[in-house]
Parts: sequence; C-alpha cells; structure tokens
Amino acid sequence: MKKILFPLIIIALSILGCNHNQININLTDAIRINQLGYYPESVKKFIVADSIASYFEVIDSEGKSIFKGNLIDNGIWISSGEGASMGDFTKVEKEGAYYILVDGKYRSYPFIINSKLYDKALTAAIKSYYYQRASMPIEEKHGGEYARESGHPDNNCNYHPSSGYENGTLNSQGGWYDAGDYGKYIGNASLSTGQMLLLLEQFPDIIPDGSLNIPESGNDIGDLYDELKYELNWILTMQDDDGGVYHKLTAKTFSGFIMPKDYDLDRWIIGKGTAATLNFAAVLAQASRLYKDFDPQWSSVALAASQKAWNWAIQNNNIEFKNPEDVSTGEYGDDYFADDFYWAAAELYTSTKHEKYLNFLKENKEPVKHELTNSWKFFVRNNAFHSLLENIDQLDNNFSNELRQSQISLADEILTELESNPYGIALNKFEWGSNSDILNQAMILCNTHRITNEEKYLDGAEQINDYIYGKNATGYCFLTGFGSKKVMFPHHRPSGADGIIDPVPGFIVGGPNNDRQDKLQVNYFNTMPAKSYMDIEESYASNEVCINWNAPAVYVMGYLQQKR
Ligand code: G3I
Ligand code: 9MR
Repeated sequence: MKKILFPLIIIALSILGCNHNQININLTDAIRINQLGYYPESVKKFIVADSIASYFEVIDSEGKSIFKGNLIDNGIWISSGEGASMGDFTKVEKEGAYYILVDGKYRSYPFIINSKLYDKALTAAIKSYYYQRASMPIEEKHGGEYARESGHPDNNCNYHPSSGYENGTLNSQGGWYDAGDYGKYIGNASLSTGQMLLLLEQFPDIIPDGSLNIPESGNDIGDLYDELKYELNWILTMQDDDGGVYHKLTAKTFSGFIMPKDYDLDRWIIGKGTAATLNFAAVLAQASRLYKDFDPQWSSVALAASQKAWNWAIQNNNIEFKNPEDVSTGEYGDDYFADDFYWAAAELYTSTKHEKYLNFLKENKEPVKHELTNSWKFFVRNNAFHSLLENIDQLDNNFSNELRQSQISLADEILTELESNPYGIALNKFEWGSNSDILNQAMILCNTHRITNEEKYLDGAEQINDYIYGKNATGYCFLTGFGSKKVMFPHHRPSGADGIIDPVPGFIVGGPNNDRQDKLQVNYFNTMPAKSYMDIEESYASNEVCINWNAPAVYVMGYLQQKR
C-alpha cells in the first residue's frame, strides 16, 4: 500500500513558546500516543500512522529536545489499513510535561511522565458510577455542574409475566443505570461489581474514605466500598423468595434522550433465570467476605442470599433468558451456564470453605481462556480464576499449580499476540464494546503479574492500556473528560439531555465496532475494523458507555497505580 505523509487533518499551526518557533510545527493526531502519559518506569511507545517520517524527538516543557530516536516500521495494520511506525522513548524517565516531535515538523498532543499518572482518571472512572445512581438526586456538593434531580424511584415495579408472577409490584430501588440507557441488568451489574471488588481484595485501602466526594464520604469506610454497596444493595432486591433471581429491571422499550426526572415509562421486573441467579450468587459471596470486617451483619445477609441463589440454580440449571416479545431493552442473553456456575462456586468456596463448592470446581473444570467480545457473558469465568488465584492458599497443590500454569499460558498467548501487533495490543477483532475486550486482556496480564511478579506482564498490561487513552487507530482518548482528542458526544442519556457541553466525565466508551449495528443512523467515515468509531450521540454501537466497560478500566488503572 502506498504510504501517504500525514494525510490526517493538520489541527493547528505553530507552537508558541518553544525553541522550534522558527519552524512551522504542526499538531497532528496521526501521532497516536497515550494522551494521559506514562509512569517514569513504564515502557513508553507510540505509533505514527501512515508516515514516511524517520525520527522523533521528545520535547520538554521548556522546548528542549531531550531525547532522539528512530521510528521503526511496523508495517501495515490490517485492522486499520494504515501503516504504523513505532517510536520508543522508554529511556526518558524524568517527570515532566512533554510532546513528541516527528521529523522536526509534526508534534503530538501533550502528555506527562508522572508517578501519579492515573490518580485523577481513576477517581473519575469510579465517580462515573456515582453519576449513574438511580433513585436519588446527584447533589451539587458531590456532582458539581452535573447535579441533577432524582429519577427512577423503582419502588413500585410491575412484575412482567416472564418473572413468574402475573401481578403485584416489587420495591427495587437504587443501583446504577447500566449504560447510556436507564436499565438495570443483574448479569452485567454482577460482573462489573465483581471486577472492582477484586481490586479491593488486592488493595483494600486503595480508595480511602473521602477520596470520591460521594454522599457516604466521611463514614470511615473506603469510598469504593460505599459505591459498590449502592449497587450490591440493589442486586439484593432482585431475588425472589425461592432464591431465583430476576434478569433485569427496565421499561419495555428504551426511553428517549431525557433526564432521569423526566422518565415516564413503566418499569418492569423481567425474566428469572440461571445466569442471573448464578452471577448474583457469585458477587454476593465475594462481597460477603470483603465487607465482613466492618459490616458483619450485611455480610451474613449477602452470604445467605448467595447460598439460596446457588441452591435455586442447582435445581434450575438450564433456564435461559430471552427478551419476551413485548420487551426490546438490552437482552444480555446467556444460554451457556458453565462459566456462571464456576464463578459462583469459586466465590462461595473462597468465602465459606465448604467442601461441596470445591468439589464442584474440581468436577466441573472450566478452560482458562479469554473469549473475546460479550464480556458480560464469558468473562465471568476469569473473575473466578482471579479470585481463586488471589486466595490460592485455600487450594491443594494440584489445583493451584494447574490454575497458575493455565493463567500464565493465557497471559503468554496475549503477550505473543501483542508482540506481533503493530499497535502493541492483542486484539484483531473489533466488536461491540471492543474497548472492554482490550481492558479485560490488560486485566488478565495484571493478575498474572500479581502471581509471578514478572515485569513483562506489567509492561504488557500498560501497553494495552495505552491504547485506550490515545494509542489507537482513531486517535481518541476513550475516557470522557480526559485527553486532548476528547470524546464529546457519548451515547449517554444524561450527557445528551443535561444541556452541558462536556459529557459526564469518567466513562469509557465502547470503541471501534466493525459490525456497526447502528449504520442506518450513523454514517461511519471509516469502516476499517479498528476505525469503525464515531463520536456522535447516535452511535450506540460504538459510542455508548457501560458499567462493564468502566470496571476493567478501574481495575487496570488501580493496579498500575499500586505497582508503579
Ligand atoms: O459475536 C457476534 C459475531 O460473531 C457476529 O459476526 C456479529 C454480527 O453482527 O455479531 C456478534 O455479536 C454481537 C455482540 O454484541 C458482540 O459484538 C451482537 O450482534 C450484538 O447484538 C451484541 O450487542 C450487544 C448489545 O447490547 C445489543 O444487545 C452488546 O454485546 C452488549 O454489550 C450491549 O449491551 C447493552 C445492553 O443491551 C443495554 N445497555 C447498554 C449496553 C451497552 O451497549
Ligand atoms: O439507546 C439504546 C442503547 O442504550 C442500547 O444499549 C442499545 C442496545 O441495543 O440500543 C439503543 O437503542 C437503539 C435501538 O437498539 C435501535 N434503534 C435506535 C436506538 C437508539 O437510538
């Protein structure tokens, strides 16, 4: 393929206040760099797309060129259709503000090298869950300009016949909205909460009390525990008396782009099935051990609910959820339950040490693998592996060795893929929520680093993470409110309806999606897989936000913050 010199829009002309002011220096988004920056010890790589440039410099805040390197031709990336040249300035370790200058003429977005690199982004990514809270207002003292009135009281939700009841209502207040829509879905809620609980299991003090400025700040309990509890308490409301768990709480259709207070659709308790029940069992067992020390009563309620759910699922082990005919909100359909059983058994065993769960795990082995896409469906098995690895002392030698070895092989596969990819990621398939696939791979590498302490896994996780914040084929930083090439129009109802120019901060958007299920409404400028992304509100297939896309971002940033 013919290489073109910087075909992308040249964004601005000259740079003020630098030594290069005699020369015309152009800012270009063809330099794909982590726009947040790098830790001093990180591998620091970036990509220049479609360029015949040969060298680069790192320019400091005084305009001085402090490092010079060659660009390496990584060939054409089949997923983006562009040439990719790579620059590496890992050797630059001094904290400061910088930009990259390519061939003396083209500059990148600014970035920093700093030991507190992700502190703000991590806080914002967690705070996004607070902004997603249903059934309560966001007060100005916590939400600033994003203050809003309460919506979705959800204290009087109708039972849909698919729930097993013909009439009556359920009080199912609270919890987070799933995404850009106002639905609440048990499977996705459990997966996301579970991923963040893992971070707390590994680093209990990571988000101290007061650090998020949420209503519970000041109660002497770390703020992430409080934020997750808001969701866990909603999850608890979704259990039927017999132990089974309803699949979701939504209206029958999606609402328009309105604020929560303006919502006027009836809310329904919909479906009851094996996957929801097992995901409920898993996350509540996990939470029961993590809240035990400071909330023993709640912890035993959670554990009892979890065991009751497990028992129901053993009796009802193949009840698939499908949207009833009159319901068109998110399906989160799941007809494969082995991974859900495994995650529930893993958490129940870890929390109770009851032999029966251990036997279940031994008799129902799950492959240690990472199925791409639909993380809400398949990634739950990795939640199980990560929790078991974290509590490996509870396993016998055979079990623990096998688990460790499989985890390491999986991580090595990811690293091998990463090494052959021009952008240094391990993904070559871009579907709905591809950004979470990327982040989930980084999460696997972090957990492998945790058990091996081998630097290569941490380096790999970081390079994959760089993709999310700008080292990708679109040049966007995919976290709202952050970076230089910002996402401005996520498919997120409050962001679209609140009249504020900037979207609510701290959300990871879905990212490039080669299936483009919204193509009737959205005119994609570029349809290469890794470029099938549009920052417009209509693009629900590439630009929605979702709790299970933020959760691995929270985990990975948290892990890196603790290890760098
Ligand atoms: O995996 C297949 C692939 O093999 C096939 O080639 C392709 C063809 O279209 O489809 C792929 O499956 C898609 C799957 O996502 C994985 O990419 C499905 O078509 C697509 O419908 C499915 O989209 C799901 C979407 O809901 C629609 O149901 C997303 O995974 C899921 O993350 C998303 O979740 C929504 C909730 O329903 C509602 N709340 C917001 C949330 C985020 O958008
Ligand atoms: O807005 C909806 C979004 O929140 C959902 O995640 C998505 C999942 O299918 O669907 C969106 O709604 C779209 C619907 O599915 C198809 N018609 C256009 C709707 C968005 O404008």
